Parts: sequence; C-alpha cells; structure tokens
Amino acid sequence: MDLREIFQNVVDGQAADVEAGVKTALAEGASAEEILNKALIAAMDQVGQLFEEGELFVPEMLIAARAMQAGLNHLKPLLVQSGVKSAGKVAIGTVKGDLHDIGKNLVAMMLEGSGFEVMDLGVDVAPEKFVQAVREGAQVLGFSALLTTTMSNMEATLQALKNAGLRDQVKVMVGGAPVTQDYANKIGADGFAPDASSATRVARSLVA
Ligand code: B1M
Repeated sequence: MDLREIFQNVVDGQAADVEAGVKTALAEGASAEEILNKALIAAMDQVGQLFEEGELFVPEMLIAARAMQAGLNHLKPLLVQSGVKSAGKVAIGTVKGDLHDIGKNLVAMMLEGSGFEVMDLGVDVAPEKFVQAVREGAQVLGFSALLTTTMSNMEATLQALKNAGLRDQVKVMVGGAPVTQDYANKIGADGFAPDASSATRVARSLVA
C-alpha cells in the first residue's frame, strides 16, 4: 500500500478509502506511527495549506477532517500501545451560553490529527468545567465563541482560572468568528487562531 494514496484520499475527503487504505497498510506491515505522520498528519497539513491559500473551503476541510478521523480511529489503539508521544493535552469547548460547535469540532479534529490528546468539553461550557480540565492535566485550553454576546465568557473563564490559582499552569488559546488577536490580547489569552489549521500551529507553539 502506497502511503501517498492514503494521503491523497484524506485530502480528497474519501473516508471509506482512507479507512480501507489504513487497514491494508497495517496488514502489510506499515507502523501506526508511519501511517499517522506520513499520510494522515501530512495530508491535514496539506489541507490546512490549501485552505489558507483559498483552494479549499470549510466544507471540504470538514470532509477531509472526517476522512482523517476515519483513518485515525483504526490507529488510535495501536498508537497508545506503541507509546507514541502525544503532542500535548488540549481541552476545548464553546464557552458558556454559546451552542455553536461546528468550528470548535473542526479545530478539535485538526488538533487530534496533529497528534494532540483532545478533551472535547462540548458547548455551553461553564468556567468551572474548564478549571476542572486543568486539574485533569490539560496543558492548553481552547475557548471557542461565535456570538458577540458570549465572547465575554472567555474573559470570565480566564478570571475563574485566576481565582482557582491555576492561570500560570495552563496556556489559553481563543478563536471563533467574532474573536480577534486584539481581543485575545485585551483579555490576556496566550494565543489566538483565526481558523482550524492555524489553531494547530498556535497550540504547538504554546506547548513548545
Ligand atoms: Co448562529 N449565529 N445563532 N447558529 N450561526 C451566527 C454566528 C451569526 C453570525 C449569524 C448571523 O446573524 N449572521 C449570529 C451571531 C451574531 C453575533 O453575535 N454577532 C448568530 C446568531 C445570532 C445565533 C442565534 C442567537 C440565533 C437566534 O436564536 N436568534 C442562536 C444562538 C444560539 C446560542 O449559541 N446560544 C444561533 C443558533 C445557531 C444554530 C444552532 C442554528 C447553528 C449552530 C449549529 C451548530 O454549531 N451545531 C447556527 C449557525 C450554523 C450559524 C452560522 C450560520 C454558521 C456558523 C458556523 O458553523 N460556521 C453563523 C453565521 C456564519 O458564521 N456565517 C451563525 C462554520 C464554522 C466552520 O466556522 O465557527 O467560525 P466558525 O469556526 C472557524 C473559525 O472561527 C475558527 O476555526 C473554525 C474553522 O476554520 N475557530 C477557532 C472557531 N473556534 C475556534 C477556537 C480556536 C481557534 C479557532 O481555538 C480554541
């Protein structure tokens, strides 16, 4: 099985072919780590690149992310077994009061595809739930918000981290359509990402 075939099927969003390709590659002796790095992660990097260049759009990126996920599902148990080092632990959620989760899910999938261990806290996430995630070992928290009315809950969550004495133990990345770098600076977040592909780069830099 040529790993380039799996790579291309991820880019093209062909989930069933990715799944079949991963199974064949494993049966033929390729290691889970090799498939992850040379096919799945490489393909998602390519998808992110094409998105930034305006060659791919959000629906295609979602479809590619799902195709990658289909392959990843077969590798996960093997990766845990072979002890592949996680890129870091990220807890991500849409902040309190906000039910939009498509962008957050996309960011979570891209992070997972880049080797992060992702705790998805869901939507309408109360500050205390983010605080708890830090206690459970999250190194990076990801706050997503799609409404101008819920963005302020990012600041409230940062305050909850300070109140719990945990602000220094975790990096905070924020994003979502109304969120900007200026806003991230204003509330004292550690990073901002305008889209899912840059979110993986920002998360990598935050744990580096
Ligand atoms: Co809502 N909605 N919505 N909505 N909705 C918007 C956001 C809105 C802009 C529509 C509009 O008026 N033009 C508007 C917000 C206005 C504002 O605040 N300025 C709005 C409104 C008003 C509302 C309601 C209040 C409507 C009502 O009930 N009167 C209501 C609020 C409900 C609530 O949350 N409490 C509501 C409800 C809903 C639905 C439930 C129907 C549905 C959500 C379904 C779901 O998510 N499961 C929905 C939808 C679909 C939208 C639009 C149409 C699409 C959002 C989306 O999924 N985009 C949206 C209009 C629009 O954006 N065109 C709209 C695609 C997604 C891939 O992009 O989420 O931006 P996005 O994510 C990007 C980046 O932002 C970034 O990466 C992603 C991928 O590149 N990103 C991060 C996101 N999170 C990140 C986190 C990071 C880093 C990057 O780090 C942690």
